[in-house]
Amino acid sequence: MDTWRLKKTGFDLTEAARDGNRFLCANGYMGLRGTVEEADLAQFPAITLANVYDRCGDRWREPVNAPNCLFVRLFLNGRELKLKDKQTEGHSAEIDYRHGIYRRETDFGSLRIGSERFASMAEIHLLADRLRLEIEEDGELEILTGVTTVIWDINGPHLYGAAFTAGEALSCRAVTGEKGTVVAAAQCVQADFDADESFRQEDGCLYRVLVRRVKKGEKLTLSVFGAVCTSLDGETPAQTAKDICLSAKKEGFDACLKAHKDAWEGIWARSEVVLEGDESAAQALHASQYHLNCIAPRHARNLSIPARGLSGQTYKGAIFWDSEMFFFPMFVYTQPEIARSLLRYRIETLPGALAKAKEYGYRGAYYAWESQEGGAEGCTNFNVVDVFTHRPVRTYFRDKQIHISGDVAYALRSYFEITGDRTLLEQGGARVILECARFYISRAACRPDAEYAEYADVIGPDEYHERVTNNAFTNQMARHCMQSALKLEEIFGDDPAFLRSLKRELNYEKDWELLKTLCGAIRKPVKRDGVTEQFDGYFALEDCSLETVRGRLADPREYWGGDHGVAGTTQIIKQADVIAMMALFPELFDDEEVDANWAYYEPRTEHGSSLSACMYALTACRTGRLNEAWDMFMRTASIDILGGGKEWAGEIYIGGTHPASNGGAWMIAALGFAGLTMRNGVPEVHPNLPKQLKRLRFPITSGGRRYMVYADREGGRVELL
Ligand code: IFM
Repeated sequence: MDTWRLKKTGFDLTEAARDGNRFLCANGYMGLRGTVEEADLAQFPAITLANVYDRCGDRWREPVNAPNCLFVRLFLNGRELKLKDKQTEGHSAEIDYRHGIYRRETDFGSLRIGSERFASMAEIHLLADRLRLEIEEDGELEILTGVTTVIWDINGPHLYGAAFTAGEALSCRAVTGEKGTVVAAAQCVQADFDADESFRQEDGCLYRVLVRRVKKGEKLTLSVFGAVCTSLDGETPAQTAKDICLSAKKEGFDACLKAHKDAWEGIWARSEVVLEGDESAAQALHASQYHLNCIAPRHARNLSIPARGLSGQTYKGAIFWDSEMFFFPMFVYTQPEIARSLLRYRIETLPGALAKAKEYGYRGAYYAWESQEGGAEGCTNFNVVDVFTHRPVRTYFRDKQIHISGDVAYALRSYFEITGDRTLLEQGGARVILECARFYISRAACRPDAEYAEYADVIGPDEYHERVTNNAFTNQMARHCMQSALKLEEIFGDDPAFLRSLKRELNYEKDWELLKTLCGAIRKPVKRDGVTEQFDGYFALEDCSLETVRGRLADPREYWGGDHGVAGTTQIIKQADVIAMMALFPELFDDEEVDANWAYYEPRTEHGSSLSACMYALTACRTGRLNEAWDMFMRTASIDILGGGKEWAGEIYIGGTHPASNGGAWMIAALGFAGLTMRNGVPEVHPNLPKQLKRLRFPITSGGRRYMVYADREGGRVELL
């Protein structure tokens, strides 16, 4: 088995959306969905851009898809060559995880096509595709390629006023409706054959038309170079895109491919986990690391990663807590500059978080639940559409998922603890922690007859139970955030003037005193037989099985949460909640307690979110439930191979790749199976290898040093490189 590749034969239109995710090529700047060159809109082809958003009418804001500059349509003797739905033979597609290359081979009978393409890791604006055509029938071959603004959008259109120019490099320049951002795409070709070339403009598309008489047995090669630039990158995006295409053509496909592959080799040298003992697991881990690595914003110093990566427009292209809790760990240990970028995004979007807190009547920083450019809240009040009434359902994620600010603070503190680097805290991180802590001060409530402070009317990670009180996870996040604020005093012990002046600037003296008392006064969770109650009143909810609840669904797409959802009145939860807390704060709970909670909550968890299994796996590693940990690992790591995960929340499409699972797979392998921890800035390993695994080996970076971590059945070690 080649664990660096995923290959699939046949074509089925109902799988096209999933294949677009499975075979995604991306480079942090854009994502090119894994559809064939000639795909029509029914197959959801797209080039999704990072950090460019638009709103069309009163629909959701979402990331913008660029004009398609990589499509190729083939006609032989007047017949268009297209895949047949449900064809089982004569077509295959694959993704090469090692080098981020998509390949397809199709036998149309009269012509065979093989192609390989990539989103360049060396030149982030460049896309390149090389097609090899083998002619099986004499006649006239017509190739239509070019740039088109007829593209797939969920809530579009987003591109207006398309202006085209023809030439060796042709181009399209359009602007987004809301902000007038210029989005430009260019394209040029290089053929090893002569053809008559002409240009044709129609229906939002500029075609480059190549026509040639062909003979059976002839072999032709055509390379297509596409480039995308926007006015966020520079002043003349269309010209720059054309220049990039032309220079790629001059260098040639092979040279561009080599630069791209070299860049990927550099990424793997810093991050590859070598897993021995199970080839499917090794392949799934390669898939996971590929999918997370390919969407990292290597080109920017202050960008984060959307919850569905660059695989399309689902989840509004927004940044969730997934970034801090699931993407951040792999990056902080392997490529800390990317972890810094994720955190700088939060530091620089602090003004948006301050504004959101104010909007809700609080002080401090309340981060957007679904954060778009500049920290703008993308989460709407109606995030789900009911499958029965087709009406939007009022959801409270935006208003009540207050753990988000604590999640941001948690990652900022972890960054310092793992890397020993204080500069991010100095450059805005400490301010963020203080403002988040201030938010929790102002959000806490104390009933006149209670001895504790509490957080009422919140939503924890389990989104099926909305507007609950004293969610254990949320309370712990708030407490930890406040403790992190106080911890700054120790972190800046050698430079007290820094914190003093920051507190003065933020007018923080009174809040500092409040922190000291509030931190210890936040309501501790109720426990029954060692099991933590997820929120006040949870144990009193109907205690029935997952199957019972599933059996109550009247429609498979029905939303389980909200006022009328089947889960709301039961103990069935969407995803790890108490267990997530135990995974993130291992030092607070002993093994026995973790195990009791695992045994209670796992059967009651739907794992309806791709964020869930990873947290269960991490805690299972710790308590020796290694068979369960293995199952959860495989479930997490295979998600983008199987095309798994939920695809609908009511009537809303939520499919795409699953970066949180991708990051979760690394976390389980490195932090769970290998048992990697940091003790006083030094990495240690305490392996918990399931029986399926022989050994693991992976590089990490910490405190500016590079290490290789080894774990096998005999034990583990960390070697300085
Ligand atoms: O952040 C998650 C959330 O916890 C569950 N729903 C999907 C979001 C994006 O992955």
